[in-house]
Amino acid sequence: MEVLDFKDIDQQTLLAKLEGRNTLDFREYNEVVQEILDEVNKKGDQALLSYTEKFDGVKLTSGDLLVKPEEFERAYEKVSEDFIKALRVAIENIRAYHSRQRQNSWFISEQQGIFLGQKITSIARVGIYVPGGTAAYPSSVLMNAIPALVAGVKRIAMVTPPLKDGSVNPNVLVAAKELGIEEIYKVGGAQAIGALAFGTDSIPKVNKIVGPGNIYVATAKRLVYGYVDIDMIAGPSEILVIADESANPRYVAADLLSQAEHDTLSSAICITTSRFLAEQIKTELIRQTKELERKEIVEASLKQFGQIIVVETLEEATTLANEIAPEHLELCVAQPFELVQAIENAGSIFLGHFAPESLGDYIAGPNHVLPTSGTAKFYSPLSVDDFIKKSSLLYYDRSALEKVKNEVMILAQVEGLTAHKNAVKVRFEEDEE
Ligand code: HSO
Ligand code: ZN
Repeated sequence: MEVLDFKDIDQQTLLAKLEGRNTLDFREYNEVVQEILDEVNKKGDQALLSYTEKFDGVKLTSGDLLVKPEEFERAYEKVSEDFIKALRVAIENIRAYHSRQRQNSWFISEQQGIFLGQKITSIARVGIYVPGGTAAYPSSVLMNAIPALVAGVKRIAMVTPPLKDGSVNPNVLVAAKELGIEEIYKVGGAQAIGALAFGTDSIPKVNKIVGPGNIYVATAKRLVYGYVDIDMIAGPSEILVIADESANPRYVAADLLSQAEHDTLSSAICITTSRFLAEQIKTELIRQTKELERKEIVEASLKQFGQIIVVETLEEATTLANEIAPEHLELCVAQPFELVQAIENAGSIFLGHFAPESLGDYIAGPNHVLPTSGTAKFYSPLSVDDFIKKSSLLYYDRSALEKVKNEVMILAQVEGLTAHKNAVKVRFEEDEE
């Protein structure tokens, strides 16, 4: 990983490179994914079972799709006590944090005879996609499901591809069960998204689909958007660390590596005001990478998107950070609470030397489903807001309506909508008779 001096490099080229990170082209997948969706829409369960045989190599019947109570029991036997205890701590913290995001309905009456308000209702049915393979993270089960539960979603269905032996990852089953979620279907890929969007005999249709997945899953979510709502499309994980001379190079390197290990396309960037620290971080990265289980992934991602940039001032660092708009931003500086004031674009901000990103990935409480690829310029972390909707409320009594009746009628007339005009007019006609 190179150490670059910000003043010596072509800043436009650097920004273009960083901004172009992780931009996936969905178009080439549209056709094949649309075909899968159409099949599921037409043939329901039968299509799900044949895709599961084709893509996951597992032959199931309709009766096998829903995970059975004894499968949860077996999952509990396979996981450790410590894992369950850690999950419970995480659940408590995540629930407490998200409870603060709840919004209340409101009603005001500022003028005689008028009530206006907003009614909050949770989305009735939500589907959560849980990837298979090595990315079957129980922590992501918690992060996707807890805001929905806190919002009051009544029905949560999970879909996840079955393992080769037809079972489901026990860590995922236990995480779901700890939340009281038992409606889990053994189906993955674009076909699972189709099932949630259109419904089949075994899987009821939902109103919103959330959760990460591979390019086929992401493309399917984009294609069903409109039939159902979806969450944002997550790209590979990213971390940006701003570090001053007070930072510990060992900690900074460890944190950069913690996200580089997610994906070969992940990006890990450090911006520092200290050239000495930059060189130390570089040495640490090489030393620590050797010890990691996923060192091939780490090396590939650092090679492609890893960067250490030396700047003159922290102000330069925050300007650059706002431009990059990272998913995770660590402020490993002496005065993080001061520096955070200059940050405008970042999914999640970690302050100080003892708030490593993994803390936020698992335990602290804030959500780890965050905007990637620069979308923190306009998106927010997954939250309770994503699982509620609002209805407007209007009450006018007769005399309140009378006061504005002319304005309504004039505006309706200008728009040529005489039925609109009439709806007000008829309410006052008996007076004229
Ligand atoms: N850092 C990832 C989430 C995750 N990390 C799950 C570990 N497990 C995306 O924010
Ligand atoms: Zn992570």
